[in-house]
Formats: sequence, C-alpha cells, structure tokens
Amino acid sequence: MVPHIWCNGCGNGVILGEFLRALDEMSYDVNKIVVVSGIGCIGRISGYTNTDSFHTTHGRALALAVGLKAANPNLKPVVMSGDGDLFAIGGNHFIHAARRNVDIAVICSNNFNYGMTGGQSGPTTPSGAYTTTTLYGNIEHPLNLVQFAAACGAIYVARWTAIHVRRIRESIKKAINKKGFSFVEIITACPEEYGRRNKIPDPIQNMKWLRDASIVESSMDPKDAVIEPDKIVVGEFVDVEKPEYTDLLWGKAQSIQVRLDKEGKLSNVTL
Ligand SMILES: Cc1ncc(C[n+]2csc(CCOP(=O)(O)OP(=O)(O)O)c2C)c(N)n1
Ligand SMILES: [Mg+2]
Repeated sequence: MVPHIWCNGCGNGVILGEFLRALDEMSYDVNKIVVVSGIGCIGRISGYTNTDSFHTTHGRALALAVGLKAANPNLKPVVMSGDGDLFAIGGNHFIHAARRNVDIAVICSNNFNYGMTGGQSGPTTPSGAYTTTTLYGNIEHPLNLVQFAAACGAIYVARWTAIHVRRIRESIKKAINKKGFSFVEIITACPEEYGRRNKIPDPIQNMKWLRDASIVESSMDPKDAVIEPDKIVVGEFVDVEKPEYTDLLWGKAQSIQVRLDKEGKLSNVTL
C-alpha cells in the first residue's frame, strides 16, 4: 500500500507515521487496537495499519467504534477521521460518544475542508476562507473542535499541527492509554484543495504557516483555544478522569457526578 495516496504537503502522512511510532514506543498489543476511519482522504488511513481496521461509511466511524467497544470491551478503538466526517455528517455520534465517555481515542485530521471531494467547505472552514462552495468567502462561523470536545465531555483534549511531530506522538500515546473518550485534533495542511484557494498553494509555505501561527498554551481554558488566521492555539486542554461507559455497562464501575466547587475546581461524588 506504500507509497500512500496523500498529496505532497498533506499532514496525513505525519499522522500515520506518528501513530505507528507511538504504538511501537508504547509496545502496545496491536491485537487490541482497532483502527476505524470514515470517508475522506484521512479515511484511507485504516488501509495502511497492520491492525484490525474498518473503513466505514461516511460519518459513521464513531458509531461503529462504540458498537465494537460495547460488544468487546477488551478492544481499544482508535478512530482516525476528518473534520467533515466527524463533525458534519457524523457530528451527532461525536456528541454522544463523548458524553457517554466511551473508551475510544479519536484523532481528527482537520484540514478545514472536504479534501477528498474537491475542497468544499465544512464545519471547521474559517470565516472568510475560499473553498469550492464558498467562492466569495465563507459566511459561516466555524466550530472550534477543542471547545466542542471539552463541552461534550471528553476526558482528554489536545490540539497540535502537523509540524508538532513529537507532541502528536505523545498525545496519541496519552489518548490510547486514557480509559475514556480522548480527542486529539491535528491541524493539517491541504495545499492542493484548501491552500491553493487561500493563497498558500505551496507545501513548504503551508508548513511555515503552521509553524509561525502556532502558540503552545497547555492547560488553557478550552474556550480560549482560538484558531485565527495568524494564531492557532495548540496544547493539551483537558486531562481528567471519569467512569467509562462500558465499565458502567458491564457493572465494573460506579456512576459518579462531577461537580464544580465555588473555586471552580472539579470534584467527583459517587452516587
Ligand atoms: C453519505 C455520503 N455523503 C457524501 C459522501 C461524499 N464524501 C466523501 S469524503 C467527504 C468529505 C470528507 O471530508 P473530511 O472528513 O474532512 O476528510 P478529508 O477528505 O478532508 O480528509 C464527502 C462529503 C459520501 N462518501 N457518503
Ligand atoms: Mg477535511
């Protein structure tokens, strides 16, 4: 299957490489990992991993992963999919898998558009950006995936760009090791579809943009993790523990309520 199908300058190869390096360094039992992807350029990733893997229908990667985990809690589904797949057609599945805290590591390649189908706008396309469906500039407000994942209840939330290779690897390791719903957003360049229409057609120019715009702000409130034309806040934003859905389902954990005290600290109360 190698060389892969992704374009020059696309960050998907970086995601694949760092995922494989993470598994290798963790000495993780790959028989327990199931790579589940949706449809789109990044969706092809499930074909490149020597694990059990599913290239599912558009938007349904998380639905399939939840089913896998509920039926066989010994497995660790790793969902790798795109901004369009996870947050447009699949947005509803994201909300409820995160809310239920199902033990799944979600790695999202956010290239701000539907790369595979010719560069249409999607839920993360920045306001004013040009795409094949926003010829006069995007009039919509984009979804901030870090804020969204945190609000839905993810227990680990991080954002990096495709130039933060070592940070991506460490975050993927954390996401796989956490028992619950983890979310790692990776901003990836898409020179061919997004870059070409937004005055950054060259792969190197794209990488420089990601480098110059990124500001590492770990432990920042997710609501402040903005993405602006010249500023992409990256880092780890959520890292908490909560009972996991399939443990509750199979009677291995007790339900707890997470409460916010007057100083704004989270505390757990067993019900
Ligand atoms: C039900 C259905 N609707 C639409 C499509 C067409 N389609 C294929 S990929 C895609 C968007 C993928 O975008 P994203 O998830 O951001 O992945 P990328 O290609 O950017 O990596 C769409 C709309 C489809 N395959 N199935
Ligand atoms: Mg995309």
